[in-house]
Amino acid sequence: MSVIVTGINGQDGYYMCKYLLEHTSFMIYGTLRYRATKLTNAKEYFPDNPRFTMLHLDITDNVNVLNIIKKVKPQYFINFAAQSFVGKSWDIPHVTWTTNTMGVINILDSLKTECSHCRFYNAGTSEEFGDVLYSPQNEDHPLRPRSPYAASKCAARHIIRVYRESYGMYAIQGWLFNHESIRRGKDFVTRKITSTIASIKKNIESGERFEPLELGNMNAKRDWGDAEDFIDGVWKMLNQDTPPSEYILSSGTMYSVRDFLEECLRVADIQWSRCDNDVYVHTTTGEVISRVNSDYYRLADVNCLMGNNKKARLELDWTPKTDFSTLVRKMFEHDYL
Ligand code: G4F
Repeated sequence: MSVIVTGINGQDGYYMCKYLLEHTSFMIYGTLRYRATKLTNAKEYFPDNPRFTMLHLDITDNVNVLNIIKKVKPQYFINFAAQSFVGKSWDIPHVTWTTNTMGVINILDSLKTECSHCRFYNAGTSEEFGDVLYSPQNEDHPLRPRSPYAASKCAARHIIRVYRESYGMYAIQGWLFNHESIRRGKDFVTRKITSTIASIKKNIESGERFEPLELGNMNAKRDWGDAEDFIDGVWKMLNQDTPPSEYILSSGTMYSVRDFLEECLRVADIQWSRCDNDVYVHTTTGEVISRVNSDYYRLADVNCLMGNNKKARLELDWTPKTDFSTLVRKMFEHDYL
């Protein structure tokens, strides 16, 4: 019995494999795209675990997808491989679409042909709700994407439903609101804040000068949860009685980028005052800790997102465990070590 998890080098792929190794007895095949990365190096993820195997897989190559599915014959296929950086998706719309939409078609079609009993999960996102009509968003909220990234995920959602309804496949895409961790990439705003503030804190302590943190839209509001809490919800989504439903996973709370920064400064115990235009100044030295740089603005941003997780709580018995302050502290303390 086996599970394929794509995108092992990303936050969610890694935590999914870790969860499955701890909570199931399946053989786990973690995959990442070939980039002249030696698989022996990649083994560092779960060293010496006989139930874990690394494979190279590029989901944009349908031959590659078909051959891996033929070889592994998985019971579950969990797809976290994606171009997942919203801001970058305007620069690379083709790569975004090819990976996030065509890649999903490649998987669905190979599963249909070779492994139709396999349960398939694709990573969906709150970004699909985009220009929201009401808050909190529930599963009935219309899809109103604002970025090439979000459009690609909406298209994936539609084609998954088509395969589910046409071929009777267990194929679903949950809506995961923002979820963070110490493994979050440093281009995403939360980890950018915690890692930069941690390094500024070290400079303050050693009396060295530092470069300020530069951020874009400070007013953007997000529903930030803990990635490890969400992985449990994904596995529950994959183990429903058929026919399967699709669920929102979210913390159900909403904070701005400004709130995140200020919470991080509090946790770091840095004394600051906020001046006009969101310039944050260190009280003792007068140095600028953080300022706005319009280069980080998006062509079209999603202003606020907050998920209604009632359906997942009731039907999947899923609850997020980590609150906002605990999440910020966990990430900052890791980066400060
Ligand atoms: O951290 P972000 O880049 O995450 P975003 O765009 O919400 O997307 C993440 O969460 C989605 C929902 O789960 C996923 F689908 C997606 O794949 C990804 O994981 O930006 C959050 C907000 C945005 O409004 C952005 O404009 O923060 C704002 N922001 C302000 N300054 C910034 C910055 N974002 C980034 N990345 N960098 C900044 O300096």
